[in-house]
Amino acid sequence: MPSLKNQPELTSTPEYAALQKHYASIEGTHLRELFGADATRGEKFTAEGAGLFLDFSKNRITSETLGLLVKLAEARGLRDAIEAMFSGEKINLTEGRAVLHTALRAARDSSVVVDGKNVVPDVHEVLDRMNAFADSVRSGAFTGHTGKKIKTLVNIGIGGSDLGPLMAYEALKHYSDRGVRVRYVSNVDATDFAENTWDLELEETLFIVCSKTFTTLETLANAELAKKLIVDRFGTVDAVAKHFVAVSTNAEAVGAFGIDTKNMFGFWDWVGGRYSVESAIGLSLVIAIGPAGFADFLAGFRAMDEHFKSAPFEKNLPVLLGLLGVWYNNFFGAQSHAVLPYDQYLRRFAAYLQQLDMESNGKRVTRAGAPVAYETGPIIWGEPGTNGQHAFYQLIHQGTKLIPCDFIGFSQSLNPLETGGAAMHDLLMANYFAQTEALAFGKTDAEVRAEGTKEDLVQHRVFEGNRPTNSLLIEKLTPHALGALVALYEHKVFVQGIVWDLNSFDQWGVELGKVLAKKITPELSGAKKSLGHDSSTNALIARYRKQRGLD
Ligand code: G6Q
Repeated sequence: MPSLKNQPELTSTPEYAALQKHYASIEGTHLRELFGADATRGEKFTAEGAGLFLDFSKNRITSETLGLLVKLAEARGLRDAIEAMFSGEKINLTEGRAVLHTALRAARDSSVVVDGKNVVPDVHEVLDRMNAFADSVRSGAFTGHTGKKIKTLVNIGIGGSDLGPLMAYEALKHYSDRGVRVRYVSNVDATDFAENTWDLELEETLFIVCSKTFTTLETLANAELAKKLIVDRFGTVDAVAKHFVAVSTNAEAVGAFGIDTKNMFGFWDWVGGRYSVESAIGLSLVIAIGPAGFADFLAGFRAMDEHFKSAPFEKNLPVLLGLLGVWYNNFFGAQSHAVLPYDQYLRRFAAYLQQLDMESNGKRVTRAGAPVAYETGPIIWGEPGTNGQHAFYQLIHQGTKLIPCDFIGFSQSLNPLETGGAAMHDLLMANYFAQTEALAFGKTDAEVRAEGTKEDLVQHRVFEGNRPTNSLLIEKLTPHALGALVALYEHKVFVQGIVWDLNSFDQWGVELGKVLAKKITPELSGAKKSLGHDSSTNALIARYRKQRGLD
């Protein structure tokens, strides 16, 4: 296999050249022709794994396209790269770390060795402690300082220490103990803290401070505010032990903050922030849905891991989604990718995927540090249907940009209400099916005219179609299904990172802004200082200070 450190330049490989040639021959073909030529297309281009069904027939591909894409994946050493990740090789080269979120869901009796040590027993030791703690909070055995049962959890964390648990809590709310609600505070904008805490009954509140490094400005600032609330309310720092737990890899900093490390749940440097929802970072979720629900969530991840490792690439869900993304990104020039869940519980799913995908593959140099000569990660965006239909779908249907979409839907509703004799869920899913049909096949000039449309409106009412979509259809939104879905996208991002020769596991791009903000903070208060920025930044800071009444 080509070494992960020494990949041949993507666009100069014969596999890429073959795809380029093939693209020229297929670019002008309409999905109407592809479906017209093969009545079995809707069954042929499908795959299933870990309880998820994928119909990818409404993509601008033929069997030849698929074969060429798979050849590209093979030539990039994807099979060995998967093995390298799962077995704990230090594939995060710029940080010298293994990438082992998959070990977080490994079965208790399995073995994953990092630096000569099997890490699975450690994973399960923390998991057991999380479960025991969750049970004690849920049962009321664990109480606040005054002996009251905990009824509100406030998760304080940002980025990977916020988006995963927040998305999953929202997604699995149906399965949660309604006697314990969870709030998430992340932003250093005090509004986030203020609006999430003004009505709290502090005697019944537990703060979970989630920070891998325990050095993150936003999280520490919010945690300090929370500590002050508790100490002021109960008049003693002793109350901190009953109202705070920490999730971190940095025991020293947790202790220094004033949280007893007995109340700390650990994880490891081989878990990236955006890949950490199944680690102790998911503590709020374990408490909300209970240990059995969380075990089911992890089992969903594990099932997708198995599928990813073993299914042939042509039937492998993460490989297919990854390669189809490459097809549109690098050959059709698509700039973005929409994720459209037809389920209100998944309303934060696109936001979660934004971090997972864009922080992983928003890179401009290869693993060896050479600038890339091709497009890398797309812009990920989306909203739940049907809301999006009444907002931005217009552009997807009739705009000038090609936007491949993933539609995610469930056959069974968790809230099977009826309205006027119709199942609400059928109304929802009719829209899911209708949209993918409309995007693929559109409405021709002739069809519009046949409806008797006035001549001057004909072109406005034509839908070109040929807009590609993936349809994920899942039986029911369960913890297992969500785990499988998240793992599907994790591995999709991995596949693309391998094809594009990126380190998907670092995030140096977030550093510069942090450093500059640290420099600017003292310039915003106190006596006037001479500012050494560019003329725009200097003038903005001067105006800010003036409007704050400082100068
Ligand atoms: C994720 C990133 C980033 C990280 C946050 C929070 O992959 O590394 O989003 O999760 O910056 O970091 P801490 O957990 O260390 O506070």
